[in-house]
Amino acid sequence: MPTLYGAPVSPFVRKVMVALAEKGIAYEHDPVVPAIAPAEFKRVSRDVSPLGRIPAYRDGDFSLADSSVIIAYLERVKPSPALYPSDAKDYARALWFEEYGDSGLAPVIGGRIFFEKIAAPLFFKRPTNESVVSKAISEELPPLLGYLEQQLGNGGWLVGGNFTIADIGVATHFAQASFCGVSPDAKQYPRLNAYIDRALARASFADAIAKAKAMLGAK
Ligand SMILES: N[C@@H](CCC(=O)N[C@@H](CS)C(=O)NCC(=O)O)C(=O)O
Repeated sequence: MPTLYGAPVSPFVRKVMVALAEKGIAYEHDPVVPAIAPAEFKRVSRDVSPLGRIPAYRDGDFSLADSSVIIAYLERVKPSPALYPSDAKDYARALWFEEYGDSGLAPVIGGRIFFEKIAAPLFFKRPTNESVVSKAISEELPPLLGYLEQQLGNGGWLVGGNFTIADIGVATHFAQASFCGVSPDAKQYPRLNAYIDRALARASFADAIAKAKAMLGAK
């Protein structure tokens, strides 16, 4: 059975958990966190995760790292149900939304809001820097949310009518925001607000979120 390395509290590990669940691939889960358990992570070793990050994935004697790379591999290993659109333009747009999550939403939601509100006190034993959080919420987040609101229709998913890598890559960061009690205002961002509820209610997301909450509650 393959092994997924990395704690469910990571939005990038969550992307892979959701993809594995959507595809019905059974796996073992080693919820290691490199930053807080470096010795434990050495077990996983640099050949599995050369940059020392989570997620990493081992499938027999084959291993690889990075959520985008792992999910692209899973798509080839088990093509159905497809998580990438077949149409060329839809495919490119889905990859774009994944990138928007990874390099647009993640630094603000994960790197500032989640890091300051939860990771700093819990894992690094220092108080939250409230000014970083309030600047992220009041100045940095609104343009990111506005773009998504404008891209979404009423109902459905980001690209091509099906749940795809676009939705995994975007919604995972709103799960992270929800751990901090942050969500897009329903009046200001009605389509985005409903979309996030819809995405996070899927069994794949709900299960991954429950595992992250169990870890946060257990610390
Ligand atoms: N591009 C990578 C980003 C992975 C990443 O930044 N993971 C973080 C945790 S959320 C990490 O491992 N940071 C190093 C550490 O925790 O020591 C991916 O998509 O997998």
